[in-house]
Amino acid sequence: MKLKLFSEWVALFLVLVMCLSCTKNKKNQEENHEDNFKKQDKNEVKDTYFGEFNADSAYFFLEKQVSFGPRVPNTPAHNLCGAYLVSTLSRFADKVYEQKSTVTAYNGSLLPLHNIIGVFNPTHKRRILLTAHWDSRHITDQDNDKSKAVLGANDGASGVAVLLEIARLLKKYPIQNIGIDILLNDAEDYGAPDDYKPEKEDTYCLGSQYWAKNPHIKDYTAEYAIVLDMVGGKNATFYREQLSDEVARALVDKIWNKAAQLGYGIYFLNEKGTAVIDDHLYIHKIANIPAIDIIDHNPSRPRGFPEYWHTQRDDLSNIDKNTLKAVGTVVYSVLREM
Ligand code: AHN
Ligand code: ZN
Repeated sequence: MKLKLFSEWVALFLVLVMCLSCTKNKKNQEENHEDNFKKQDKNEVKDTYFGEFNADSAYFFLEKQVSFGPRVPNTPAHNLCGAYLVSTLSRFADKVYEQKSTVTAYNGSLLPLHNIIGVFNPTHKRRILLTAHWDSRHITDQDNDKSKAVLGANDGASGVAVLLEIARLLKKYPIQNIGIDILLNDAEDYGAPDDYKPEKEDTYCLGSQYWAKNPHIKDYTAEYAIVLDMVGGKNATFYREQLSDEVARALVDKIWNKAAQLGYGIYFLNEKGTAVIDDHLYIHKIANIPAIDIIDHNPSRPRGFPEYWHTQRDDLSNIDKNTLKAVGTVVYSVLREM
């Protein structure tokens, strides 16, 4: 074809331009489409997918704590584990507070107190406090040989392990609706043995008592507090602890119903349990926060607590990952649905 006229050149030029812009438009549409869907996918992930509680990860955190040996205040193992918990929680939380003080135990011993608090969504008004004790008991007073320290695989390390795994998930899948504070409290288990004279009250839970009187933030309060204590044992049973039911029945209902719904009813028995003296008592009494205790306790056992409780046998052989999975999944699900 021979183009002689200027107008013919112009016409060809226009056709070419139209074709080009056409293909370019098409491409833009495709690109936009991809981008839009990518954005939607991301939003979907952010809004509805919050990961899954990983019992292997929790078990790793548990084993690591136990590897230091008994975490009894005034020992190198206690110091080293405290440092490990600060650095681990710092990887996950928006901010970490450390409370250091000295408290006096029932026998006059001065204990260096080290509470560790990880904060998620610091500015959110609506808050939930999660807590577990990270120290282990200084004496095996439920053994014939009472002179050893408790390793505390279940009594100490298990609650902290579940909370660290929840912290890991909260970092990966940030929560929007609420703020969460994770308090790893110290010196919970330095209480007086049953036969100690003179009888003394409130000798357990020294770390949570201190925190309740001196919260990490002035005028701190929370909608609820959840205590995890001995949440990794074989054949664990969690009854509706009495004080929990009195001061935070709605939350107890929510947790025990969620457990049933998820198929964890064999652990979370929806029945009235006995009253247990634990951190929740002081968090409620002193800081006035409705607090519940998820604790392995069973009215049909001689002492209520697991048979290896406060003995040398509170070690890894009595831990069951399935229990960590049940408690972690239930608590994490309830938090995500708040
Ligand atoms: C008493 O033994 C009084 N209360 C149980 C608190 C506790 C100890 N939790 C774990 N170890
Ligand atoms: Zn204990």
